[in-house]
Amino acid sequence: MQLPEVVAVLGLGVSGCAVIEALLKRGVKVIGADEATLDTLLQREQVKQLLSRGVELEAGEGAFWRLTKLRPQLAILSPGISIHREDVKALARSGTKLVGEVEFSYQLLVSEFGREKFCIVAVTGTKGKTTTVHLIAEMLKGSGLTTALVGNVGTPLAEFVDGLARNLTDPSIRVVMEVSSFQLATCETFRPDIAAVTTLFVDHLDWHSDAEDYRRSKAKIFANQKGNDWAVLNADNAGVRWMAQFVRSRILWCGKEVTASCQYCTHWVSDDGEIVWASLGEGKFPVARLSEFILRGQHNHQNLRVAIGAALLAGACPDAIADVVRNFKGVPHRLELVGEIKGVRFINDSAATTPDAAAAGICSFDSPIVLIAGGRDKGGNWDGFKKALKGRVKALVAIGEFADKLVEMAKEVGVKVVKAESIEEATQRAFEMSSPGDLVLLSPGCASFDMFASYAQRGEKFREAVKSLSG
Ligand code: UMA
Repeated sequence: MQLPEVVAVLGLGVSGCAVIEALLKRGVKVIGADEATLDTLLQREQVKQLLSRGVELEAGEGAFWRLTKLRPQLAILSPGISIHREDVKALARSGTKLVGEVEFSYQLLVSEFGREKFCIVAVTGTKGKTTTVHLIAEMLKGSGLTTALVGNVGTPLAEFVDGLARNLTDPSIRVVMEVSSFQLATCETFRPDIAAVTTLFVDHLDWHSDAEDYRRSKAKIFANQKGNDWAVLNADNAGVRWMAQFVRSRILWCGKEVTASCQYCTHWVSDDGEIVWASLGEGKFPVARLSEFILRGQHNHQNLRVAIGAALLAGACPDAIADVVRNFKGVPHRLELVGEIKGVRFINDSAATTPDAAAAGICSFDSPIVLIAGGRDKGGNWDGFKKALKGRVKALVAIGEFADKLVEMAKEVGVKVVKAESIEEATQRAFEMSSPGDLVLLSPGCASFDMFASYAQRGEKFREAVKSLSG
């Protein structure tokens, strides 16, 4: 890959830092740009380290406008930065080529290692993509295949590519990628062998110009696929059925009614309420028992069917798939079931660090909820969260720096509320306020740093607190 002498990297979060690492190793001079203040950025160890290795920095308000004066030939965009912003459009107008992190990393992968060494399984969807990629990765690993789990799920593609051994000998590495609409919007040549879509609703209108732009960005997952690639589509979602018009490859349909409605399709995954069946063109065969899958709800069954379809096409064996279905406990810290005591289920959604994520967590269940929320506020909009409380949350236990604000919110919408000083006390109080059939849900809507080292540690402490309730 021919890289210019100087490259700008917009955003110094997880993606931006991984891209800068890769560029520095390849002898490129880097200008980083981020709208956070210098003080905030210097609190990140990785940023400090990169600056000490010669990376120049434009920080704070107007950082991207200032880049237009420096006229770098190439700028690599972190996914959170919208291509519809005026300053980003101005950068492109001034002659800088803009590329997203996923597109850049994909091009690096192809040019340095060759595309044929990788089977890329990309999953997108408004909801369900994280659970689905975890399932697929487990199914492939369980089948003895070398598998990496990357993308929006946490490890940037840039970090994976940069970490690959120069003398890569593995003939085919399965790269399971969660791809967001932000990442797809800036893709040009990215081509997954298998492109799976869980659901399509409308989301992220603060980034995309409108709903059409969002939907079309999602459909870009198919844009470079060839006739013998695969699309794995959830037939039970109207938005995904709409997306089928953009598919250029073969389709494997997943859905409850797929066998009846899709008489010409040879590849499908469906179930009869008990057994999940699959067909890969030579008659149907049983894959797993639905009743053994711990995650409940139609949406989780849809994710499971898509995961099975994609995993089978990527080479997973049915026995390994059945094992994963039996043993999968959910994605750690994301709506993860961590215990059940006297008919009350305890759900760990500690990764929900924004009000919108907490609202989504609350809305994923039909049972009455006793919610544990709070921590360090990141300055988001709490309107959706307040709306989600109504009618779903029977009581709220507020923790951390944001507890007083949450008490006010709960009172505004008529939800019973108490405060707790620790996660242990919060878990105890929540259990006391619940009845059989209820859920105790930790979905904080806030960062964890006022009380814990990370959201993962908060989730682990919650898990331990639940254990000690039962013990
Ligand atoms: N920044 C700006 N201006 C902006 C936006 C961001 O200066 O308008 C700066 C921030 O100050 C910060 C940096 O950019 O320093 C953050 O960059 P980023 O928002 O692109 O986030 P990363 O840390 O690089 O993480 C991204 C994904 N984040 C987003 O898409 C918002 C992570 O997904 C992903 O795990 C990671 O890359 C690795 O691929 C998170 C996410 O919330 C989990 N994704 C959305 C979702 O799932 O709904 C799409």
